[in-house]
Amino acid sequence: MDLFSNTTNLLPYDGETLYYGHILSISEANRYFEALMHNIAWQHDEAIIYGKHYITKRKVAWYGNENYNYTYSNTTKQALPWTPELIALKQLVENITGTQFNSCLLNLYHTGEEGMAWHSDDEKALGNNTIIASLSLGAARKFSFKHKKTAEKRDIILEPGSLLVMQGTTQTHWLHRLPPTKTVKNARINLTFRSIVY
Ligand SMILES: O=C(O)CCC(=O)C(=O)O
Repeated sequence: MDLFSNTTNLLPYDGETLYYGHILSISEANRYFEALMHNIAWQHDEAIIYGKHYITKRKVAWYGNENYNYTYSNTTKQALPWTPELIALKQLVENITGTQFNSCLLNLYHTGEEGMAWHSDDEKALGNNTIIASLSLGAARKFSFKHKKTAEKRDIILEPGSLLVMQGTTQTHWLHRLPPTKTVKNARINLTFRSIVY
């Protein structure tokens, strides 16, 4: 039986984004959250925007099959080898989506006041019509989409242990962001499984 056959597209046009809901139980999600908090090589993120160097409060980490480079916001990261928890989560996500991923970008938001600004994941290294599988752990947070031309918006709450999959032309036509909020006090970890194509 396909438990996830009822997922519907969150986007009205120009892309396909599927919310699978919980793919981990609450206790599994908590266990992975604690393990990743301790076993991941978290570092503050960096960005160079109009020549100015920014360091974020949010932390990030980059893992992969090989020591891939990933460049965004004018800075480059080199992938670390998978940890056992990341391999287990990658396999789970691959079984559900029927897609193989060769890398994962992790983000750690210590409280709701840390977020991520509007952007799309359209870097060359990901190729066209890339598929990105986003797994959430820790605090539930709102996640938003905005169409690049019409400015139409869609919001969704990403629950701990849930999976969101962005595919098709989503990155070409839609921006996404994690809006900051004062109402969330707890930490959230997000894992985005990706495929570097080169
Ligand atoms: O934390 C999230 O859910 C979003 C992360 C994100 O937008 C990204 O990695 O491109």
